[in-house]
Amino acid sequence: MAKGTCISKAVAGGIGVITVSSVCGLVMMVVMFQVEIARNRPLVPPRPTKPPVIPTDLPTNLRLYDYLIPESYKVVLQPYLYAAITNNYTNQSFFFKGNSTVRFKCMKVSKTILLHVHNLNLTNVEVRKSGTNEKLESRYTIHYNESNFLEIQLNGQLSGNGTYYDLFTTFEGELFEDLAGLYVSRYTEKSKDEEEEDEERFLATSMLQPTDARRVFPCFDEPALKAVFNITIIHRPGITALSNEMGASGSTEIDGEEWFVTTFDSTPIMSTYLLAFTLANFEYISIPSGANMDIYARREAIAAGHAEYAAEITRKILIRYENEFGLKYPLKKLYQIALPDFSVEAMENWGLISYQESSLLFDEDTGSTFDKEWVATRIAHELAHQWFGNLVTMRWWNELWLNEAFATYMSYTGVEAADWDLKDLFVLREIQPAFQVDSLNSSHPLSLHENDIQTSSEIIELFDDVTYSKGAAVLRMLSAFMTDEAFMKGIRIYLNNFKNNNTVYNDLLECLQKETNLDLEGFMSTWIEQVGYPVITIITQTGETSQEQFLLKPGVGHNIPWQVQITYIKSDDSGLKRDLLREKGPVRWQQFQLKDQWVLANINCTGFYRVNYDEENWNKLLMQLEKNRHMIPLINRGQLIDDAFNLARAHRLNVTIALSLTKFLVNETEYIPWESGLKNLDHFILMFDRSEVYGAITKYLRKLVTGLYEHFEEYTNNATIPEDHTDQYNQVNAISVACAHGLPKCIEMATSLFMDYKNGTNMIHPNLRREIYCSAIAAGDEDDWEFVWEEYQMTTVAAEKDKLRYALSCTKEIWLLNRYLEYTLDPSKIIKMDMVSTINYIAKNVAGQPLAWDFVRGKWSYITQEYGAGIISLGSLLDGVTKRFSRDVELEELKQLQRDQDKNEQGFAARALEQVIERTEANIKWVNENKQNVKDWFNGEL
Ligand SMILES: *[C@@H]1O[C@H](CO)[C@@H](O)[C@H](O)[C@H]1NC(C)=O
Ligand SMILES: *[C@@H]1O[C@H](CO)[C@@H](O)[C@H](O)[C@H]1NC(C)=O
Ligand SMILES: *[C@@H]1O[C@H](CO)[C@@H](O)[C@H](O)[C@H]1NC(C)=O
Ligand SMILES: *[C@@H]1O[C@H](CO)[C@@H](O)[C@H](O)[C@H]1NC(C)=O
Ligand SMILES: CC(=O)N[C@H]1CO[C@H](CO)[C@@H](O)[C@@H]1O
Ligand SMILES: [Zn+2]
Repeated sequence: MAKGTCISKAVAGGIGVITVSSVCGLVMMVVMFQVEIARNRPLVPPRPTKPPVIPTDLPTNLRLYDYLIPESYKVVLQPYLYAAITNNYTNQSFFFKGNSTVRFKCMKVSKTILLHVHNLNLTNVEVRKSGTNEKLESRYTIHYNESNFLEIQLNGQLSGNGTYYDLFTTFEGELFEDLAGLYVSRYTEKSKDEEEEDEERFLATSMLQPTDARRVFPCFDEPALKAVFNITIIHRPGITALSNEMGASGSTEIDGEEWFVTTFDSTPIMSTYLLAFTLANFEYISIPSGANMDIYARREAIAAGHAEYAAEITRKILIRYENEFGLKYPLKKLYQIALPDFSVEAMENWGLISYQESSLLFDEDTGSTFDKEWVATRIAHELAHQWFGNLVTMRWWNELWLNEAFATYMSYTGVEAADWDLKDLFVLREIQPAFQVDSLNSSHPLSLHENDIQTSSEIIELFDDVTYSKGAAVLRMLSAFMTDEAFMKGIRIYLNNFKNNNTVYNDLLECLQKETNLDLEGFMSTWIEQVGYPVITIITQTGETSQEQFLLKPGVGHNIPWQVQITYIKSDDSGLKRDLLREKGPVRWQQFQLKDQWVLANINCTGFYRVNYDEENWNKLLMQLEKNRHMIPLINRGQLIDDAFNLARAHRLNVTIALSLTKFLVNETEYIPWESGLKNLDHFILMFDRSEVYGAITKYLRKLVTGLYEHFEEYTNNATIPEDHTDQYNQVNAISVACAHGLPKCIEMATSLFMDYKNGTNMIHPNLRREIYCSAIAAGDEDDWEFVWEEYQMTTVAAEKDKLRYALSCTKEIWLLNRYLEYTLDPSKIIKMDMVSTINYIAKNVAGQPLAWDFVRGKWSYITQEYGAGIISLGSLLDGVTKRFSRDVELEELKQLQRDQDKNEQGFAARALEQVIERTEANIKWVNENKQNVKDWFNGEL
């Protein structure tokens, strides 16, 4: 799936200073092991072993028996839901009935059958030997703990030898509005006729990854237990039922009422978490020249043409993948559906991909370039999963990165087919976020051991920036190491050898190793099995080169070296060179012993490491940037800033060097350096915007951005945009920073455009709306706020709604912010999936910060109760509302919350709490040590 509610769209777009950089993965991470063991290395303390979770004869690792192997299921589901309430005798109901037969093979004599069930009422359980009618006497126990085991004890026993059995169950379940399992959600359908009232509509849909298939029917709910699924859905008239395969529908009568039965073709052999069921009265459009490739959405959205962009690019991306991977798309059909309320950006269900509306629909009239890129990258990610994940699946969740890193990495190739060149932006979108989370003590290696990941919440926590973005970055590094061509050849072998099967990371390595003589195992094991990443330090006086784990909070880093391919250039312009560093060092490398030249390492950031230098080399690079920045490659102009700021945060570099690296931006017009600079200055803003240092910071930023603002001013004033998409993003940066830091002509421009909008002509280019709405609301009054709130309620375009929802958080009026906070817990005002990001927007506003924190603290037990289930990330909520925390009293409040937490209320909010406490402690220390320096530096620049 895509990364979830945790990473909000705007954040991923990285739109400047107002947009706080996303480190929400930071608190979603598993705080399990400080240190991970690499193979055969004796240096590291042993991994802590977990206590067994359940007693006695059941498996202690929460895993099913490996000798009961499902072959196929027949599942009948009957939701008693109406899509619309159109007459006075139908009562809406929120439950479903169902039955299921699973045929499985038994490979070992056994008295027990173990599978999964969760939140279902079982009404019957029968076991038969396949092909016979003979019932085996049995009784069952449901384990109401985190194992979700359904244990069936037989009076007799199952014989081994591959004998087949049928397990039949009947069950009932409720349809909650909880965005997990099979759930219900509602939306409003605007009446076609102005006179008539808008109508409420209902739909049922599913989100089963990672462990919620067991909430729909009893099943062997592990990714390696692949089977064939024969699905039947019985539903009310006026509803279309969709599932992974093609369906055929006919009407029938049950208890005197009319029902429809939709029977779906057998799926290919697949994992349970990839099943999907949707019941709605949506419309669809077909993709030109793609048989059975429809896109479903609300009637209005289809009628308005919002699915057309997706229709245009889906087939192109798919064909690109078929050619790259050397394998055809494996199913007969591919539907994509846009859901009004969905907990993650998108989910790659095989043949029926689900999206949030803003991840699939695009409105040419109101959509920004970034919205469009967003849709293209989401589609490219989910389509890549149809091979990586769906056709070839990780054996267990501990190697989730085999799914997600590949989908993320390949999406950069996929979007090329839709005319998006995003390869350079990889450094902003993947590498920098991954660097953030992977520089914490609580990070985790890409590949964990199977037994380290057992419970559902442990699995959910793996959907973080390490798994997605570090994984993708390491693949990019590997591809550069062994050449792109050899890499793709190996990948084709991998997909072909393991199609319809499950893999571990070594399977991948073996396939890749066939294509190169380099020692991949030696190289990759240091990146895959170890937590963290190195900082390379180069001392140009002596040529001494060394590596060390990079941690924000220096401390117990591990001692194991990585194999680092160091690419570099020097100011003598002698071209790109590379050398492999295997040892911790320092080693004395002649090539880095320099007199007058500078050296720059990790060209284009192909390696997943940071670089530090002696101060002299930093100063030479600084001078080069100010004199002629084009000597430094574009990506490195951004990465130098990111490295320097983070080295300074980690107490490895004087903070004034980092700050001085932003000075060349005064002449810079490229997006990557600016975006890197703004993201990092953001941290300074958060640390100091409540202190006297802020005055100087804001003046400096105003000065810095004036040139950039003027560079785009002609476009901005004419309500147009430059051609190149990174220029467009930088135009947004310019406006965002200039307005936020009080450049008068920016505020005038924003206010005047907003007035036009209020007076009925929306002249604001979609790209600029988010920032202009926000600036105008910040400068405006209650009336403006009410206007935007009205617009928010009226518009049905999700991407436009997001912009308005964001703008509402920009007001400086405390009482409006408080009212807005109250709205966030009222799903009729702020839909559930938007709760976390809305509160986080408010917290980002310096005026909203204390309000949001008090609100979250005050409602904590209600929030955990109402929103704690499913995959909505309370961790990212805690992360968001405490980003600014850098004071002793705030630390104390966090600790108080931790003390107040009920012991039972474990789960990941508890871990998140630990993480933000760790971060707050680090911030307090950092601010104390650096405040004076920072203040002096900024004052010196005025
Ligand atoms: C599912 O359908 C396939 C044929 O399409 C059949 O072979 C299999 O037995 C069915 N499974 C069950 C449990 O009915
Ligand atoms: C499963 O439920 C459906 C619908 O209620 C019913 O028609 C079918 O007979 C049931 N299957 C079995 C094996 O009882
Ligand atoms: C398993 O198969 C072997 C040989 O096919 C046979 O000797 C043995 O009795 C079988 N055992 C059971 C439990 O069916
Ligand atoms: C399941 O059983 C519980 C307890 O008996 C009951 O409250 C609930 O309504 C049942 N759910 C369904 C869908 O039947
Ligand atoms: C539209 C409709 O179905 N109306 C019905 C409402 O209920 C009354 C009696 O309960 C029926 O007579 C109507 O036909
Ligand atoms: Zn994914």
